[in-house]
Amino acid sequence: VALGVMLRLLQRVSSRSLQEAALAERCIVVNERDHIVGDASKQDCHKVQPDGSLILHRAFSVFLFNSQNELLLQKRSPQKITFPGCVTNTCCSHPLHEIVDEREETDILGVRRAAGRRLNYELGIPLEQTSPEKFQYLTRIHYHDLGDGQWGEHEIDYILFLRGDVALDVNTDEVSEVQYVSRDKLDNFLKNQHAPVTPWFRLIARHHLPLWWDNLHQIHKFYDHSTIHRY
Ligand code: DMA
Ligand code: MN
Repeated sequence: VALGVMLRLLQRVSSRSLQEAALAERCIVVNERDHIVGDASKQDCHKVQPDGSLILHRAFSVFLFNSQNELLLQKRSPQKITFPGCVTNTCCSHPLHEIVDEREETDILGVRRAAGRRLNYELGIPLEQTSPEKFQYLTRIHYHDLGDGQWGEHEIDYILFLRGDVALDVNTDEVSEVQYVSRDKLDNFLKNQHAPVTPWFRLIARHHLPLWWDNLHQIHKFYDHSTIHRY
């Protein structure tokens, strides 16, 4: 028993240090029109400044639906530095400035590549099941949230839809639970949930998801790269 407890403790400590090491990643800093203006560490982009501001950076949110039209949700691991233990959409992260291919803006390729990389890392989905052309990119959402007051988000978030029955092998450093939820069960699922819901998933679920979910069969019609929705 003591050994089991020790091993779990060690795993938690090493998982937390992995998250701390990832704070050195470089995010792509953008202006309000989503033009690249530089780069900054993940730490600097997510740490709330004394005046309550946060550096605006580029991000993506993946919504993966299986062939039953159910959406895959995840609960963020307790070791995440931002929004630990929160329920959220399938996968979110950032295209990285140091990965030159993830800066590519033609056909939203950089963001698509970053999405494949993170679906593989967080959920173990094989890269061939998430090749760039498989994503339907929909639109961009600019939002700001102060999180726990110390770590928050300020992003232009690219929304990517993906449909298919994928293989999962969850990385528990990142994700503590996954679950498929159907369209008609989402509201109750979120209501009966003890865990908090991330602010970006909450606002997407309120303002956009119902219409998009009803139109999975013609989702390309909702492509809109000229609007940046602001909340
Ligand atoms: C950041 O996600 C992106 C959005 C849209 C909130 P994240 O905190 O899950 O990023 P990472 O997995 O890289 O820590
Ligand atoms: Mn971010």
